[in-house]
Amino acid sequence: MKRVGIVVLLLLVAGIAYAKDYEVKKKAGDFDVQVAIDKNPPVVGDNNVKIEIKDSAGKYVNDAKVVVDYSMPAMPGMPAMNYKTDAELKGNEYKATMGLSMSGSWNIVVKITRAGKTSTMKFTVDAK
Ligand SMILES: [Cu+2]
Repeated sequence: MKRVGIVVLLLLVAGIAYAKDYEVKKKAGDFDVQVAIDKNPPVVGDNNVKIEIKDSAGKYVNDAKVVVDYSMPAMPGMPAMNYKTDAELKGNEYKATMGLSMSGSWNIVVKITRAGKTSTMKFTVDAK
């Protein structure tokens, strides 16, 4: 019985260790962008977002201005909602917090401006 308990405990620990961020990888212009959201699925409330940007040579881009736009189109009884937040560079990652005010589908646009040129990456999340 003891052994079974230890195995169950190990599985639980492994489950926590492998709990994955909500990840999206896409191209934005010449950049490879990886977005990780710490809630999976994203939730109503605060979601912490990490954004990694690499250039075509695979090097981290850490001199860009990064803005995260998140919006929900108008629906019956609800006007369109649009928010934006600046992502701040920490190490090689840009970090932002997205406060989603209701459940449902949100359009997310990551805008990356470098040397006067803006590239965008878009995806949607379904907030629970
Ligand atoms: Cu809505």
